[in-house]
Amino acid sequence: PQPIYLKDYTPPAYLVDDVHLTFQLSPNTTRVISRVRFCKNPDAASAEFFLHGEDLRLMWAKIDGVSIAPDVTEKGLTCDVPANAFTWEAEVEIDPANNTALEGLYMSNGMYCTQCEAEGFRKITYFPDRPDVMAVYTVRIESDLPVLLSNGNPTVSGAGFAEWHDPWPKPSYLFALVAGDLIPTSDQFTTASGKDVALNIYARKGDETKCAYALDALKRSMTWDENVYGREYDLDIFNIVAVDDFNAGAMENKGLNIFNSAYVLASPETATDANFESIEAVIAHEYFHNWTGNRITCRDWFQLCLKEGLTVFRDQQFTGDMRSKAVKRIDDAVALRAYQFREDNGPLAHPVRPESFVEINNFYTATVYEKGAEVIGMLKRLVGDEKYAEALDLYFTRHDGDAATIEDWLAVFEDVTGRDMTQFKRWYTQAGTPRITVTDSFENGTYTLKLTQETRPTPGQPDKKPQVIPVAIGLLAPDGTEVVPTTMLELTEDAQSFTFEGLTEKPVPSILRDFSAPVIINHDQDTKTRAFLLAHDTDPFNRWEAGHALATEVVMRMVTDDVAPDPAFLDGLAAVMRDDNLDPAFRARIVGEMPRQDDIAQRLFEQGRTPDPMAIYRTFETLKVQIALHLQDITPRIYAAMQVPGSYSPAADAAGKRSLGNIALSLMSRLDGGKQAAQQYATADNMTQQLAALSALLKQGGGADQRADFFQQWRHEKLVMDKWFAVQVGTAAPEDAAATVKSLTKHPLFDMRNPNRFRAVLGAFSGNAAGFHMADGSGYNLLADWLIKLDPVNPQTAARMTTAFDSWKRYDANRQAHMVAALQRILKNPEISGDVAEMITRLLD
Ligand code: BAL
Ligand code: ZN
Repeated sequence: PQPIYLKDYTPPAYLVDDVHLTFQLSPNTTRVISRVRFCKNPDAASAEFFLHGEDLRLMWAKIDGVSIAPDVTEKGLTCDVPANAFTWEAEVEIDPANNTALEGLYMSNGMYCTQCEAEGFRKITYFPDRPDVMAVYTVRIESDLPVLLSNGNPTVSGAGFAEWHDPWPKPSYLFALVAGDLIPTSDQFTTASGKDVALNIYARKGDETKCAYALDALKRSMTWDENVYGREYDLDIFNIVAVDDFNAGAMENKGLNIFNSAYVLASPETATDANFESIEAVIAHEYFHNWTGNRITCRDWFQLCLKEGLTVFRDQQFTGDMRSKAVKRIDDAVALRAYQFREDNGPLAHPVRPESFVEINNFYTATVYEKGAEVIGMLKRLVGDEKYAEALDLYFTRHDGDAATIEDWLAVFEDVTGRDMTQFKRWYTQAGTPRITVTDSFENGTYTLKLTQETRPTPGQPDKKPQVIPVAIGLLAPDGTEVVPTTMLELTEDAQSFTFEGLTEKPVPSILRDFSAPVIINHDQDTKTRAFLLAHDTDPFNRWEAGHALATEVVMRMVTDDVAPDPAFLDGLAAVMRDDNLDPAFRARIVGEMPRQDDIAQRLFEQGRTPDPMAIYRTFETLKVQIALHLQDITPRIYAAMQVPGSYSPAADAAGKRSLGNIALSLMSRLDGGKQAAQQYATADNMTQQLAALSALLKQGGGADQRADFFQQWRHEKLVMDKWFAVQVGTAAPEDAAATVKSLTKHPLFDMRNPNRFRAVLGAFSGNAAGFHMADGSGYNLLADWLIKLDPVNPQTAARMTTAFDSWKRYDANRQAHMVAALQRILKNPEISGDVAEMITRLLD
């Protein structure tokens, strides 16, 4: 397939007023009857009538009631149409039961459901399946199943049918339908202007007991969006459905969100604190899309970041408000560096707004989502909170009902602030992570900070221009007092100096406070200065950052010089661990959040060394034992102090204590042979502690009884079984990881058609860095074998998982050869999908 380009965008030839769809549901022979009112788009140059359609059996078609015989290809159809408005009617047959790709209309455990973003609607019926064609939908579902749902508000229903009408014009990717034997958990919400909204979360029988937290998160999201963004809900009903087989996390279909059950279902016994937090975030994210995505959608898929970056930014703000802002910022930075920086650094790098793609499914990436959110955060820092709020109000009023672009988005900021956004726009068009080098000097009471920026070449973009980078800094006196509070510097040139006068002694700079931009800071600070910032920085993010930088430096020196961990670092950790004035969640991030093995590999590579994944793994094992030994007088006290009495609460403070308690447990397990972990396993009344105990035991090479017990206890709970699969792969010693994967893929509960289960095993495998990168290539071959098997079944999930190979160029010739051979083997698969072919081609480029 040929790439399509942003520069080639043309408006649709025909627009749609309204759509009537009738679904006669049947597992292998569902009939979809469509009636669509078209009119010529006066803004379009072309008059060609083309409707997308894939994997459809066309039974008949009519225009204005007269039968026609369109020219049908694998991708759609064309036919002659009248010059004026006309009615298109057609009937197609589809096979939801055999739709294992989980795109379009498919079946999951006897229920029908849909996933139309980005281009799934064309697998349901013939239609101009592009986001700039917005229409009002009326849907009739005919089926004997008890629950029949679609977008909008319910109108009439009776035995074997239900009808829905969505008054808000929407693109086809927001269409949804669900039919099944489902149980609702219901509530009600009254909007700020007094409108009553019925809320329902539908789940399979047995799972209805696990919907309360998601429902509560939904109500909190609705209130938050009213209070913070002034956005109210706009239908009489809001439905969420939990589905076990789902490629992504969730989908924001208008009035009918469909969720991977992993992001809805939770009880204290089955879900971890991290699960609760992500449920809260994903529920909010999909709800927030009602305005940022649905009421205002994207003109074309190149503009995906318009809705995703903004909605991620909004859900991050929400989580920060519900929990700890500082901890949320740390978690977001950690994730950004792990996934987005890695993406930006390798063959898959692309701008936040890509210029071309073959399969849009391959661009639901950390760059579009998470870097897209960081770009909004930078805008807010640069224009200030008030102007940001004004710009957003203008965006909502000016573009309500539109399919908009990044240019539209930036224009509201220009109009509100008078600021020229031309240079800022490079954040959307230029790939790669800017690197800022910091040098400083002090003379006659004047402190000078010199910042230079550089962005390395990325595929298709050899030359980079300077970007607008908000760099928040603070200055500390040597005694720890803050002499310059947080100040926003605007770096716009390749190199710029900033001066601070009237200081009595050379201060210690705290750079990029609150992670004010998604950049890499190169700043030669010595261990002593980092330890000082870890102890004194008033900015919580940078306090964590100092500890993290220290840890990274310690690991790097252990790997390159074979030295013992620096005692100053171990003392710093002990001081943090002991500091009861610090939030336990924050302490957990400092003590438990070690650099990733992958980061160390990348750093070594950037220093011109060849990373050895096994040596890195062993270094971390040594370091953790050293930390455990150094802290052994403190950890039992911390462990005991972090036990939360009473019944389980998923709230942030209790979760933070469990998080620190579990870090203490994992350190204790390194020294006590798993005694404390076995006890925790035996007494845990919640999944957070049960799973952490199992993990600690497996990590020490024990835990066989608990592993079997866990299986017996939870074999009927799919989401818990995913954890059981993943923890075994994640904790396996590198040399055992492939064998663990092989044995688990033979387990009766392994089913590659379920994306969660596939990811629990094969996704966890690529996360076991040293196991995946075994020098004999066995890890690469094993993953390649499974991706070849999965591709014909579910190309989208297979394509996403090829990213495990994106760092192949940093390894030795032997590993490189194994990885390239594995990728070429996938590419030669005669059944290769367009999704996977595009990914492999980019990876090998
Ligand atoms: N729009 C796809 C799922 C999400 O980002 O919410
Ligand atoms: Zn989204």
